[in-house]
Amino acid sequence: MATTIHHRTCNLCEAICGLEIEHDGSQILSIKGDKQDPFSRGHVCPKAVALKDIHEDPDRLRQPLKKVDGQWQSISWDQALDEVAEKLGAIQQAHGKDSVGVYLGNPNVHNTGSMLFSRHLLHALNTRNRFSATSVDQLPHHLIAHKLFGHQLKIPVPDIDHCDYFLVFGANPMASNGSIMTVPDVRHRLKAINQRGGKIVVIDPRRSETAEVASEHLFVRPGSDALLLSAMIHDLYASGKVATHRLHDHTDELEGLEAQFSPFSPEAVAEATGISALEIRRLVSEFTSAKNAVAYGRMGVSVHPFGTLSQYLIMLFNLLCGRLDEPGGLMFTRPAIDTLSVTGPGNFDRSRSRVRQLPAFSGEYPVATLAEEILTPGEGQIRALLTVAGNPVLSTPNGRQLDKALEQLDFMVCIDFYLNETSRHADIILPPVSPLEREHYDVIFHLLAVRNSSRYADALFEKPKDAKHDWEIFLALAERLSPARGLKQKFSHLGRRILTPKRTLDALLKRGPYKLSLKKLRAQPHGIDLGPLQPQLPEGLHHKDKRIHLNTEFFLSDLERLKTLLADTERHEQVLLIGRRHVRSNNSWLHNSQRLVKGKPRCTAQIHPRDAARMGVNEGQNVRITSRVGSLVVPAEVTDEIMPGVVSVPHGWGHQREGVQLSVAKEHAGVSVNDLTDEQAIDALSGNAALNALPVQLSAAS
Ligand SMILES: Nc1nc2c(c(=O)[nH]1)N[C@H]1C(S)=C(S)[C@@H](COP(=O)(O)OP(=O)(O)OC[C@H]3O[C@@H](n4cnc5c(=O)[nH]c(N)nc54)[C@H](O)[C@@H]3O)O[C@H]1N2
Ligand SMILES: Nc1nc2c(c(=O)[nH]1)N[C@H]1C(S)=C(S)[C@@H](COP(=O)(O)OP(=O)(O)OC[C@H]3O[C@@H](n4cnc5c(=O)[nH]c(N)nc54)[C@H](O)[C@@H]3O)O[C@H]1N2
Ligand code: SF4
Ligand SMILES: [Mo]
Repeated sequence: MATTIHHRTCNLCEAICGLEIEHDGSQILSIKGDKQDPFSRGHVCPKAVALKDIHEDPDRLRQPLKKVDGQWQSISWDQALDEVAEKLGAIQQAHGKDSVGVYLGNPNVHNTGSMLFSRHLLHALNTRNRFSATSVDQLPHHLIAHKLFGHQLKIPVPDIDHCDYFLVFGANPMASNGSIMTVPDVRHRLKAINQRGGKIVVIDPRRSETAEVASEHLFVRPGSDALLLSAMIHDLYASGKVATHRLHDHTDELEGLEAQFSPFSPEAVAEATGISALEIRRLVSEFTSAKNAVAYGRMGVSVHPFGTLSQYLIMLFNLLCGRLDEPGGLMFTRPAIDTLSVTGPGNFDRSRSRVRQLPAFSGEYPVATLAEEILTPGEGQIRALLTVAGNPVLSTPNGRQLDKALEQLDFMVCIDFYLNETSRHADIILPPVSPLEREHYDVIFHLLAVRNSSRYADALFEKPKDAKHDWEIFLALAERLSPARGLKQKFSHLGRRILTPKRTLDALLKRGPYKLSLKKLRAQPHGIDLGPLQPQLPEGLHHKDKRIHLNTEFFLSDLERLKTLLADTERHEQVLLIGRRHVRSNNSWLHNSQRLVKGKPRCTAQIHPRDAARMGVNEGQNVRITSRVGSLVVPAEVTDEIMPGVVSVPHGWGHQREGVQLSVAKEHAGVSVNDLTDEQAIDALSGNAALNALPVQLSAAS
């Protein structure tokens, strides 16, 4: 039997590993790392083979479904698209544009066609009630990039291949494979830091997989990072180590900064953070004396009560140490597609959500308020919802509230290929093709990569005759919803040809800084290396005056709230809930792959032996975790990996719900930690959800 090798990029996470897929035209025989990919160098994680599992999964939907009297029926694409457009149109006609809500989930960002075409559907719907996974994730990064550098996507990444001191706050790239830092083969890249005599320091309430390979790990009380960072900046000034010579050329707002940090001496924050004054001073001294140091923070500090302030202080610390735009520091990328030139710079607080008055960022409200917007009557109430590649019932705070809210909708449509916890509420499900049936170019993750590179792959399998891409579904709905807009005209600058992602990509590549094209990329199926990250200040800044706008007043206004945290001695005693990721999971949607879920059930509550002893709980026995919004019973995993007074439960589990059609065995179904997380707990500056550092009660479950 003749077999062929297909080269492509894995679209499952941000690491964009090159893959080598052996197949016989219809069957996949093996999936391996592509050793000739200059960026990922043959690295893959166990999830890569899940691409085969997803493709072959009998549970994966291949035909539109309609719920009729509580039963699912297969219907034709024409009927499905007509009915969806008709319903959404009628509801908007009767109740206004904002009566239809939209939620865009994470896999959209890993889907080329969706990235390039979702705006057509959004334009056609023209609703202000837009939400996405951004506000349970990286919203603080966008807000900071928008304000400081002039564009929401102008996000610098750690130049980890050239740094010799890597200070990590609340990120676990050894499990996540990196985030807002596209870094395939992170294990070897971290190892290389150690090998060149450098140091990795991890600040985390859990001794994570990354802490295990680091030179040093410091436990920090969840939610207290902004205190720690403020003390570090305090000490930077106190010890005369501020090194802003280059920064002065690019910004002018440094006066008066020092005084704002005076309440946060290392001594003052030691108890609240769990890190001694001596250690805080040592961190600063090591960081400032290293040749190439960089500080980086991710989910553990983005999605917590001081998410934006923490990320801002990490940025400020790097800036004050002269580490922005320096090799081995925090660097900007130069991708082959200038994504920034085709996306808006972003905007903040142009409108407020109806019920809780939360600020919009770039036209999206924080998803923490989605359920109330459905449940609260009045003008502008959401009566119909469209979700695209999202599972907000499992991924957003107070999922049970949302579960109830979705039941009450007049109409719901999901563009998704699984019948899961969210799509079970739909009236119609529109399933797109499998990831292997589409071409792939990473429009976003090359932009966030620790090295400039470019790689394109055509679809591995031709899509079945009666199947549609996400982007085709978007266009079909957009045309039906607003035929007058004359969609094709919008692209006349591309030559009046029929819109496709390939044509758009080709045009964008040709316009990009390396003048590539699809033809050139096809000729190099392993991808092209475009070199290490290069300094680009001030030309690379997007503000017209080519300066960094520190916006200290806006960001540091949150120091007032931080003082309250410092004074809140009661909080020091509370048990705090944090999340966890495992290398064989991907948010909520890979648990149908038997080879990924097999083994010991992973949806456990990690607790410290001291807390276990206090409750009389042994390994494997159940604990009850209770928050303001809910209560869960979870098997305990007793381990000194976790700090005393902290409990860690992974998200994305909880598949045993009526109507879910997934083949996850009962013992692996787990529970959803977002039945505990609180929609009222948000980062005050951005409205991002505070999923980490949530106060809970912990007890033995009978
Ligand atoms: N295998 C796998 N890979 C993934 C995903 C997945 O689900 N599985 N998801 C992908 C997605 S969508 C994302 S956004 C990225 C996320 O990528 P990461 O941010 O690297 O991943 P997390 O595991 O969420 O890491 C957060 C860390 O913060 C710690 N933490 C929690 N609270 C605090 C706190 O208050 N302070 C500090 N300092 N630390 C804290 C946690 O213990 C954890 O180690 O991963 C991506 N990659
Ligand atoms: N407690 C807690 N909650 C969290 C997190 C945490 O750390 N802790 N992490 C948060 C983060 S970082 C994120 S990004 C969110 C993720 O939140 P979501 O994006 O809402 O959830 P996912 O689990 O990624 O669900 C993705 C859905 O898309 C579908 N899908 C996959 N590929 C495609 C495709 O190509 N097209 C279409 N149409 N559908 C597709 C899947 O079947 C699945 O239903 O979860 C957040 N929730
Ligand atoms: S690390 Fe991410 S991109 Fe690489 S193989 Fe695993 S899931 Fe795919
Ligand atoms: Mo994410």
